Amino acid sequence: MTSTVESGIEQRRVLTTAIPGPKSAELHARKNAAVSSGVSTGLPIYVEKAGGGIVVDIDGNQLIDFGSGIAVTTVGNAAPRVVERVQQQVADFTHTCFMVTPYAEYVEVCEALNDLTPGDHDKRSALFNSGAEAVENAVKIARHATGRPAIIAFDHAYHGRTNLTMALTAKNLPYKHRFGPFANEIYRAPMAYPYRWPTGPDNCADEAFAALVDTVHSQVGEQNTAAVIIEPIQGEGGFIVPPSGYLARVADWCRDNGILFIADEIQSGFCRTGDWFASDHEGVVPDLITTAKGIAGGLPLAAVTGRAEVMDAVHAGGLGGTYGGNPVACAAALGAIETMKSDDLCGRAREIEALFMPRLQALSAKYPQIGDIRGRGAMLAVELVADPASKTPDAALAADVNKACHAAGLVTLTAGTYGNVFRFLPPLSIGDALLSEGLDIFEQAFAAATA
Ligand code: PLZ
Repeated sequence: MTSTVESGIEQRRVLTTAIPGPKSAELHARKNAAVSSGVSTGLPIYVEKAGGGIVVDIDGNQLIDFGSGIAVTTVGNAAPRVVERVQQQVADFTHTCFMVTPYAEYVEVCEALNDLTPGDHDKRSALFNSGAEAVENAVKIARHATGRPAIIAFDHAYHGRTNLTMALTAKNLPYKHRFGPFANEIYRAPMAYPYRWPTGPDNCADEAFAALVDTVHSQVGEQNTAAVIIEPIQGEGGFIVPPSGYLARVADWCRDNGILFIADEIQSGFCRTGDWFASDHEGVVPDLITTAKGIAGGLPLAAVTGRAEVMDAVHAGGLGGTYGGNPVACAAALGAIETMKSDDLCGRAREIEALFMPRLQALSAKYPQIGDIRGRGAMLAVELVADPASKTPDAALAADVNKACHAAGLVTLTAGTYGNVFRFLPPLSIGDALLSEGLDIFEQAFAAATA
């Protein structure tokens, strides 16, 4: 199946100028004079339109999108049902504040979340604006419901850039450097990272689990631990997929110890991995789940969904915010979810995996610099190393390939604690021809960078 594209943008890569072109370069000079240099851009083409699998810039270039604005436009940019719902909503009313005078769209998004997230137990949801805000609230709720202070996060984790979420995020540069001191009562355990597990991938699940249990027992105390928070597939950390069975073991152990299991599915959720949530692949039912990004087709919306008794433990008025669950963002989410269902975007993500994997495997047979291929659905990555024996991360190679892809009209992203992971996050609205062409460009960029 190839998704229908009604964006009106011809689904073709077109380069009319060098990348970036003169108009983008001019705007970028204005950006540098107007925008804090703390906010940087990976590929400074200035966007005019986007849809299907194409991003059009102000110089008239049409680039293939392998980034989806960091896993956000899963249903495609300006997806027809999102546009329609948003246009109607923005004309009806733009804001009342759900805490003042509520509206149906907020309730409908919560109903959809309670229905779609793993587990058929009684659930409740609350809506926020950004992924970081959802994570903050999941921590607030977990602490309130358990009466315990400590939160356990993992190596290579990414949970956001606010003070509490910086404390949960593992990587120093660029996220944490000189921004401390950070929130306390955050502890870190080793991530079950098969490719880099010291005693080899076969020992990874057992030893990582033992290390987690030991960290909590010896350094924190089970009775002091409110929650374990984990990305079922780590995003910014480099698309690290824990060994099968590991997450279920952690979730079971949490339950046995009165600790809440929080799945951060902000990057991996909403069809991205070929199922509604990455937890679904592992049969894991989190106590709390955080979502954002793909939920609303590009509008800012985030959520915490969880067991009714946990979510309802909080006193009335304890959760909220002026814009949380804004009606326009909720309308977008309803359009996005409708699209995911009716276009079977989970199936489309699995098709994308089937198209990518043989190509990446063939490339890895040719280039020893590809140390690992991993991910699920349309959340795939290759980890680049100097050589397979040392596994020394090769961030320079990832940066070179990334630059060459950009120059050839392919929007790509890197990731990883060591910056040496090249990740693929195409919108699920992209057609097969653009996927193949994008992979051709990636292969050529790889050949050139390693020549
Ligand atoms: N949790 C798992 O992936 C956001 C960050 C980009 P916000 N990831 C992209 C950047 O450099 O800021 C993310 C995530 C996971 C939380 C977040 C945070 O979501 O919407 O960016 O706050």
